[in-house]
Amino acid sequence: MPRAHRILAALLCAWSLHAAPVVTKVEPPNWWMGLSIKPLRLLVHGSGFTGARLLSTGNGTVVSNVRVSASGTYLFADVALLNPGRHPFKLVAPTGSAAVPFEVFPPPARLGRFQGFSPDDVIYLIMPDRFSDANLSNDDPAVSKGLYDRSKPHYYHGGDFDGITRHLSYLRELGATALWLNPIYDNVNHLNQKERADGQPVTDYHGYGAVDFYGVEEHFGDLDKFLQLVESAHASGLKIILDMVANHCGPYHPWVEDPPTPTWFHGTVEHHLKESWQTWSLISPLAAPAIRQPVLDGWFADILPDLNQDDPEVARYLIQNTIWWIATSGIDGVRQDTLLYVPRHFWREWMAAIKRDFPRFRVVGEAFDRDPVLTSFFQGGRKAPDGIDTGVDSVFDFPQYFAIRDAFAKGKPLEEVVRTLSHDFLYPNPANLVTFLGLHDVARFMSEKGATYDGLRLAFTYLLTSRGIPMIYYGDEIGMSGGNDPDNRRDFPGGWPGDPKNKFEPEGRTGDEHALYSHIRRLAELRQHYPALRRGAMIQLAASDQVFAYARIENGQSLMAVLNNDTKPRELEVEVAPAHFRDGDPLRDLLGEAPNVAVAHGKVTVKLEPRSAALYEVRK
Ligand SMILES: [Ca+2]
Ligand SMILES: [Ca+2]
Ligand SMILES: [Ca+2]
Repeated sequence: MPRAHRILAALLCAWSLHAAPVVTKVEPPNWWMGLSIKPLRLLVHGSGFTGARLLSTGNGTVVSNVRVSASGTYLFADVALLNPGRHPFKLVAPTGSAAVPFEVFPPPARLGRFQGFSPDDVIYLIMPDRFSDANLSNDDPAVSKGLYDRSKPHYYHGGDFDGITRHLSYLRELGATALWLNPIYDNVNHLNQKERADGQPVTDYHGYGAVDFYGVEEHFGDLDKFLQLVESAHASGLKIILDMVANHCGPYHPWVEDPPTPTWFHGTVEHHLKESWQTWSLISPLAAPAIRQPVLDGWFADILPDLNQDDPEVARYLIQNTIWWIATSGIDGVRQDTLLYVPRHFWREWMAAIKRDFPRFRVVGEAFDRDPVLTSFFQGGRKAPDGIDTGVDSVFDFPQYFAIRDAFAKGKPLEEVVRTLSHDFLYPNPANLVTFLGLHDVARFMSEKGATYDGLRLAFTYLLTSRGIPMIYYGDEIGMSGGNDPDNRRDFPGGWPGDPKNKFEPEGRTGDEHALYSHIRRLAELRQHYPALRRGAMIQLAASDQVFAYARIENGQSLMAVLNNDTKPRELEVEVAPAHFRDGDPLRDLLGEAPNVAVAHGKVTVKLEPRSAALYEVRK
């Protein structure tokens, strides 16, 4: 801090010691009867709290364990909840008093909420700023003027909750059953000068730089608009999975200048470790602590302040914040950012707290790594060698994502995809992995060298007929292209008034785009119709460099997929006894891409056109 700033800060501090208390924020602003966190930990932010007490008014709450930070700007208190209703507290300091608004709700309604997600679902990932703008009034809100410019990839483009709500029928028609939304926390209301692209400041349109974990980004709408979206989505048969970030906050969060506790962050702006990509050290029994520490404690991109989950107040804050979002909105799942950079014991506590109150709720965590030993280490369901079961239901199948890209986009051997499946034994529950061929952090499939519509079509055939919980990145269903971040986050064509083409409608799509969209819709229908495609055991039947046959079997239902990733026609002989097909069984291709065949001598011979697939069932 420069000298002038230090003097100013000291003066402000001296002044605040004598000024009446001012309350600027109460976290959480409300809570519910009947939830398991007892007592609730309240964090009040403001000024002039030195020597303050916190008093209940009325008979709704009981306060204990009040502590004020040395700066006099934070007050922690434990609150026991006795009755629903508006129960403001009175903060009484030697210099005066202030009201602290707080409300206690009855237990949260549960019908049709907190549903979780499973292999029965097809997830669709939306970056709220880039999907559709149905509310022009929030494009450039007064509170954060000048951050909107559709011609700039790092600026807000105007997409919002209303835009998502408007296209729920499109998403249902495609076959999606759950929406993952990138973070909707309030992000900073001015240009981000600390993070630059090509020397220019950026905006935090992507949502990953929270300045208020209890706030909603005003470019997307407000809390009521979000609750309307969740309700409409549920009414349309779509679940909501919300993105959360427990590892860091945004560089402009008020905590950065004035942390609630001395150990709130790992280090300070001036003195902190840089983030390290040496994530292998998390599982290496040989890694020295000095190698591992920057992975856990380093500041992401050297900019994002790293929260210290070993400070019990931080852990408590993050856990309550998650419970608050779930109970407030009725969402069904959470996608958690950067599992790798947070101590695993925190995930265990955090997951346990979620499941205590919302047993059906599900979480998928990001462990962005090609090594299945590392990704599987973070899936819950058994104690890892460190004695910790994270309890995290699902992780993204990044190892398979890389193989899918290599095979179906770049034309490398399909056998690589087959080989990644051999690592399934590492996971406590491979059926619960979220599988994908693209998302917001990587260049789009169609922008890979060698990518074609045929390859993308085949990749989707694989994705929607193989084990796991398939996820579609918005726009991939029409083959949108885009290079690395932020080019992979282009606006969905037709989502904005005046867009020259509306690709939400068949008339707006090219032949290739519509054929791909229709193919995915068909695959989603088949997946819905055949439980074996969702929950069935996956059995590898035959594989060579560019062809792969596998069965999905469940409760007497059996289907066999055969894929040809070669650029020339291929013929594959498959032993089908493991698929429960018998001699004489006539097999019909549900995709209409391959000739029907009959089983003879326990085998079928499948002929496939270049880069095509068949999905066989016994014709009845
Ligand atoms: Ca808008
Ligand atoms: Ca904002
Ligand atoms: Ca960390």
